Amino acid sequence: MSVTDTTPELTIDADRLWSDLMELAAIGAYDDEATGLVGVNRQSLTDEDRAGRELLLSWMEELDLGITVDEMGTIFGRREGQDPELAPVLIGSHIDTVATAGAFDGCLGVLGGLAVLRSFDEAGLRPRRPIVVAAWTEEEGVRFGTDMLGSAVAAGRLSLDHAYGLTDAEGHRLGDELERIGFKGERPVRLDPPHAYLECHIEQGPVLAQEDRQIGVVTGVQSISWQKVTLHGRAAHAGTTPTELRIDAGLAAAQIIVEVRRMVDSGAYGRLRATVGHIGASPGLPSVVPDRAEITVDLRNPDDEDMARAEADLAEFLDRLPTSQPGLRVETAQMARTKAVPFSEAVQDTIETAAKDRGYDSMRIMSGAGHDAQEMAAIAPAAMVFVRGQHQGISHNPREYSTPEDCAAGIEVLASAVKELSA
Ligand code: HGY
Ligand code: MN
Ligand code: MN
Repeated sequence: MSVTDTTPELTIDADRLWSDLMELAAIGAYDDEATGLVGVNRQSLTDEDRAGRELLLSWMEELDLGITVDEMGTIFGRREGQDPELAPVLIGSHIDTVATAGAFDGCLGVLGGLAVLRSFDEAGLRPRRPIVVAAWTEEEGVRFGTDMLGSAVAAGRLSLDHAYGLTDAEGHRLGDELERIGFKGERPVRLDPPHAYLECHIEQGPVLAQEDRQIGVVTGVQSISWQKVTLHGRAAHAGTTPTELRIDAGLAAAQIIVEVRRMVDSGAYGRLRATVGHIGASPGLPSVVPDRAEITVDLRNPDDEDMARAEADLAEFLDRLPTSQPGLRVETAQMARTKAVPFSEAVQDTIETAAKDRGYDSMRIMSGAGHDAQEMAAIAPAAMVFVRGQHQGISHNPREYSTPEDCAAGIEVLASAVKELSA
């Protein structure tokens, strides 16, 4: 599909996009000790998220969009097309963040979606199809434990009741938090399939910069497995308790951490990546052997079979763990699990042609991170535009940074691809 045609080229107001990104990033801003930078902590359904949502609504009202909020709190802003009966082109991402975020993860795709609509208005262009911008609830999953949650419920992979019942570390239910911040919407959550779904997102990795490409045409997302492992041992005095009488939950946690890295290094599971991001031990006192430890294990793999084998072998390792400390109890809980998802070739081609027509170097790239686009791919042709990151593409960290030019390039490509798909 080629986007070259007689209608005017869509121009993106890069300054407005940048100032919107910075204005949204100020909500939930905090002084990050580790980096000395200002980070962003705007976790889903917190007061900060409510403030971010309200700012987004003000920008959607400014654009005179038809605004709806679904039962999961996902916000949709709709620009009607010439034929309102046609299925819309859906674009968007998320504005919830991890606790130590930068200004770009997710926000670029939502605010960039508004920039695309402004460019259509600027050009006096009214396509046949409606265009809708979405801000998905709880994409990060760091507060309620399951990522891509709002889009997974919209696509029907997870149920609304299951999502409402998820709780945060303090025991707050997601359904109650939606109510509390006033974003438990009326719109039925199951989404009618859009004509296509496009998401512009920072790459969050080093590849585009290493290959000196401005744009990534995303081919798909790797599989993701999140589980929480709780180890139950026996508290004891650190000085008086002989080693052979201990059931040390902290030791068991350490053994798991070493084991998942051994699995990665073994090469027996393809391009497996493993991360133990949360490590907690209680009572957490220097002179007490921990009676309880809790860790999260995040596994990623582009190959579903390699992932399944890694999960099975890890489960076996956990089963065997008590033999080294009789009396140890191991409890596991799956938090999130998604298969590898390929994106639509046709939509990838449209993105690649859009990048070429705009004079940007692009490359096909698989996503290491999960995204809402992978949920939309289950109900519509979907693909993503990646934007190059600085500092080796570091993300989920206040050092996350993409230049104003690269952000604008990604949204220009998005605009051209949307123009093609909504024509
Ligand atoms: O975890 C992820 O890959 C995404 O940032 N939610
Ligand atoms: Mn994201
Ligand atoms: Mn993220």
